[in-house]
Amino acid sequence: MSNKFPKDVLKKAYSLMCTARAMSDIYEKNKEVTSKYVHATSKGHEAIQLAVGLQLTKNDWVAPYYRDDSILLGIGIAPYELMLQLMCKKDDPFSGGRTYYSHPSLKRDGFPKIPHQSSATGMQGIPTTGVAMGIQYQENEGLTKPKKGEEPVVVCSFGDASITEGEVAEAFQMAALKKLPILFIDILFSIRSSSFYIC
Ligand SMILES: Cc1ncc(C[n+]2csc(CCOP(=O)(O)OP(=O)(O)O)c2C)c(N)n1
Ligand SMILES: [Mg+2]
Repeated sequence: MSNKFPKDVLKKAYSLMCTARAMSDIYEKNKEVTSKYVHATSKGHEAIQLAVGLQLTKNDWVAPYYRDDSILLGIGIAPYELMLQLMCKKDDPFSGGRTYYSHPSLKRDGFPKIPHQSSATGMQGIPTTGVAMGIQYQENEGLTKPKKGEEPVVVCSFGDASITEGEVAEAFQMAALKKLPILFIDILFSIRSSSFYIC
């Protein structure tokens, strides 16, 4: 893989970083409206999340958690669509307005697949490790034959506190033991120190 990124990719990443930050600021400025429901945002994590989101393809799976709205922008979800969930609207593409902001689940042509997950921190670890195990099984058994460079990968993102949970340790150990095609991302800031969190 080249370590030089084309300028248009860098420009897109920067533009989406600014979009994500502007959205956080808009939510904060309008807290009387947006604080009707819980939300946190990717403030401070935009770069790492866009580095991930922009590289995912329709072959992949991703489990962003509630602070990963920049990953969602990176895979191609529109700000308007994210705000539909923020405001609990029925056209929200993830859950028809039934779940909090940045609680995604998606099966849309051309996009990475997002398994449904709850608000319980760390719960995405075991199901996504299971997806990676399924991908490896299919490839080993010759049930799927992805082209070179198009092999699916699973991305699972956590906050730093959630990775202290036992079930997350179980997921990490199984992924390492079986060399599963999964990338875990651990975001190191607290919702309370670096980002915006309203109940
Ligand atoms: C199993 C579980 N315990 C407690 C909570 C309440 N809770 C919501 S966010 C949060 C903080 C999680 O911290 P971390 O994983 O570091 O993520 P951050 O929001 O800091 O990125 C907690 C304890 C929860 N949602 N699920
Ligand atoms: Mg944290």
